[in-house]
Amino acid sequence: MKTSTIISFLIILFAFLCCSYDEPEQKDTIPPSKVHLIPHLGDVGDIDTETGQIDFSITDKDNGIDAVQSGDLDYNWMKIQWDGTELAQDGDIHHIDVYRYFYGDPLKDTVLVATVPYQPDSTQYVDTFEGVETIIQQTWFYFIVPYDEADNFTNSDTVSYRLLGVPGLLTPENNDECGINENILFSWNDVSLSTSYRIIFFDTTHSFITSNDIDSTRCNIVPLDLGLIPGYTYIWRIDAFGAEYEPGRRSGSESEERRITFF
Ligand SMILES: [Ca+2]
Ligand SMILES: [Ca+2]
Repeated sequence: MKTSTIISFLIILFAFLCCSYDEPEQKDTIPPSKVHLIPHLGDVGDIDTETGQIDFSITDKDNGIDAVQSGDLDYNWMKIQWDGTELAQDGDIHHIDVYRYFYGDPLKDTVLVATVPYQPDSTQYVDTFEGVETIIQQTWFYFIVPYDEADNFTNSDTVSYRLLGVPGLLTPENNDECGINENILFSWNDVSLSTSYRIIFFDTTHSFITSNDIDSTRCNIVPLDLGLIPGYTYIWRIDAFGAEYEPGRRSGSESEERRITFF
């Protein structure tokens, strides 16, 4: 064997041994679990059709994708929620990318809304529509992409909800005080494409107390008839709902909140 061949062989062998020796520990190739975003499950005050009773299990916090007040009277924000059980079990999630699109064309319209650090006990995100011009009368689709520490990722499934205009509250004014037997006019501005409204009363800790469905933009309420109690302050708001095409294509909005005290 020629000396040059032997030298070449030794160089290759040396390079091979070096590579083997320097090779990093086994790289993680296991992607994050697939996350399921929670569709719109219902609204505060929904009637359980089986029992005819109000379903207390639905609150603003556990109803899936939903319109939430933005503090602006012209539009709502959008809350999305997911089941975080499997991600927590993965144990190596680093961050989550949140994406949205509209018109149902994910290839054309998808926008990265935010990159949020992963926190096991945080399973929701509120989209404030930063920089978006037309927010209401638009169906918004969302999916999220969790990444692990080795940059593996898995797309979640997709949920959507259509935002209606915000009902502008007219009467009674904020912090009004009324008699428990008084016939009080609750009124608000019409929301285009809304098919019904719901007035919702909460206590001051924001626990649901009672609600009433209305198909116009005003209603007279005698607080005693709704089981409200004199000497107490309540928070009230108006939710607007659009036509229910199918569970995945629900629409709605919620007004600002006002307080009212009964004597
Ligand atoms: Ca992994
Ligand atoms: Ca809501």
